[in-house]
Amino acid sequence: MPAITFTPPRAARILRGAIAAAAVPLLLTACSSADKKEAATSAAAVTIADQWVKAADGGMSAAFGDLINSGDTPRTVVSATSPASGRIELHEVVADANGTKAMRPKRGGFVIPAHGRTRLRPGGDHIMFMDLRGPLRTGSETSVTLTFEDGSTTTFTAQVRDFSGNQENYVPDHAGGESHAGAQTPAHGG
Ligand SMILES: [Cu+2]
Repeated sequence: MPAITFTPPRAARILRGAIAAAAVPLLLTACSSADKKEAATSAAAVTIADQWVKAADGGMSAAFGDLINSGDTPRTVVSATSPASGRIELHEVVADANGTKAMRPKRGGFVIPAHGRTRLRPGGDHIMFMDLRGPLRTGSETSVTLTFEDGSTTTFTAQVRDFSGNQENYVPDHAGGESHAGAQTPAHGG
């Protein structure tokens, strides 16, 4: 009787090896494309909606709107600029012991939660135009550039609207920082 020996087909073994080798790069590709769902910069993750600027003849004004974060991590607006104002601050509104509302620079800036929305409204957080270069007329437009914590920036255009409510007092952030003469800055933060 002839001896029967089983030899696995050589071609089949080579093919199995090739499939295993090919699977590895496919998996790596799948992982890296999944990671790219999160925006690379804060500017790419955050958009603004319903933005507008308060009409004013001069002096101060403010910009409002909704900051919307489509990403998986919180993002923060740390500063803003606009050709309409020589200086801009990020403000919040707080009530003092007497219940009088006052606005002041918001420490740390505006945080927009992951998949969340931060509303900038009269009487609440707002982008403060400290020193208008000229009048802001109803119906005109101005641009505002936001800088995020990662250094990325986004610029939006806002329409100027009439608004007469919420004339809060202004509380400077650094009381007595430069001028001590006649400081009547209301205490804040207790
Ligand atoms: Cu303000």
